[in-house]
Amino acid sequence: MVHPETSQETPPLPPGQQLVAPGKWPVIGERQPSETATPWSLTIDGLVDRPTTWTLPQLRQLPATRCIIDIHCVTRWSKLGAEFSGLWLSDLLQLVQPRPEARFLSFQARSSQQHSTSLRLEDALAQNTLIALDYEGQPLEIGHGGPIRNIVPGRYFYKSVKWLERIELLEVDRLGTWEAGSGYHNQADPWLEQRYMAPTLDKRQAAALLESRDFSRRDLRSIDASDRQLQGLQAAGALLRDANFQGAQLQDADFSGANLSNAHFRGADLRGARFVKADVEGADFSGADLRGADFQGASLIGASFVSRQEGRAWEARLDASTQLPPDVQQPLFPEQLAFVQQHLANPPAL
Ligand SMILES: Nc1nc2c(c(=O)[nH]1)N[C@H]1C(S)=C(S)[C@@H](COP(=O)(O)O)O[C@H]1N2
Ligand SMILES: [Mo]
Repeated sequence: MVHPETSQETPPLPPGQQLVAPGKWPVIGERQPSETATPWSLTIDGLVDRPTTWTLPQLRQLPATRCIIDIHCVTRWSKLGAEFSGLWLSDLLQLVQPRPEARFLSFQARSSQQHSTSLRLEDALAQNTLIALDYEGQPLEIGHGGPIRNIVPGRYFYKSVKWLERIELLEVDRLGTWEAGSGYHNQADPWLEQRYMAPTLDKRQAAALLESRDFSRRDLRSIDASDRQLQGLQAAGALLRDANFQGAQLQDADFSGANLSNAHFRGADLRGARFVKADVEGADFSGADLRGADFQGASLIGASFVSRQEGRAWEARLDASTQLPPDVQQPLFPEQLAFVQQHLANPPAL
């Protein structure tokens, strides 16, 4: 459930994670369920002998348990020691009696995109999955998935579905929304840094695209463009999660509206590059040259501009010509925020 190191004084974080400011808990992904008029309930069905639906009051009558877990989001923020209470999934499964052929669980949300995720049955049990109803002694708030969400300790947080209303037992796995749509890893172990599935693009296609310098609106997740000459790259609206641009020449590149979450820009030359309205959550800009770069309207949760790795400090180059307005800086981690404000000339007061 809780990894053994958490009991020590300064718990280590999984690779590539950073702590959110104390007391903070970002809302990620969908912000609300599709509707709240219908009373909430939880159904467990599929390959079980006794399919069961519990209303929320019925769930609240079952023996509750409490657990303290560390949240690790794939966009690189972590929040340690979050206290949830609710019901052990294993207790509910005993009541519905899974059939021997049931091997996977699909967790489904009441949400407009019918959000779901899945787990191996044995993994869900080994990880002590909780059906959470309360957070720090209060009913879980709606933005964080209340009144019912599952919590999977020891997995990236996309395995914990907000507004959970159904768990279906399956013989064959059914990939979840993020796993199928965005290439998120299906095991999701943060200690093994299982963020993304292997890239789908073959080497020849990748080479032709790099040559054209036109990535606009294309799906190029996890592409390796490290150390490339890509001045003036056109990448507006491209899907570039986890893309590797380390050390690349990207002066005046246009990434407007692109999805660059967890992209790697360490040491890249990004002078005059446009990240207007781009999603750069969890992206690494440490050691990059960002003079004249424009981040207006970009989403920067978990992004980093300075890091201490491989025995040295990698510091992004920022100055008064870098467009990083206060509203864009606001979700940065404390250490990153301090660095950015120190390095932009005339740091704006927040
Ligand atoms: N219904 C639903 N559940 C979801 C998501 C979502 O978009 N919809 N996003 C997942 C992701 S990627 C994360 S990191 C967490 C975020 O939970 P939070 O908003 O309470 O921090 O919810 C997970 N569960
Ligand atoms: Mo996430």
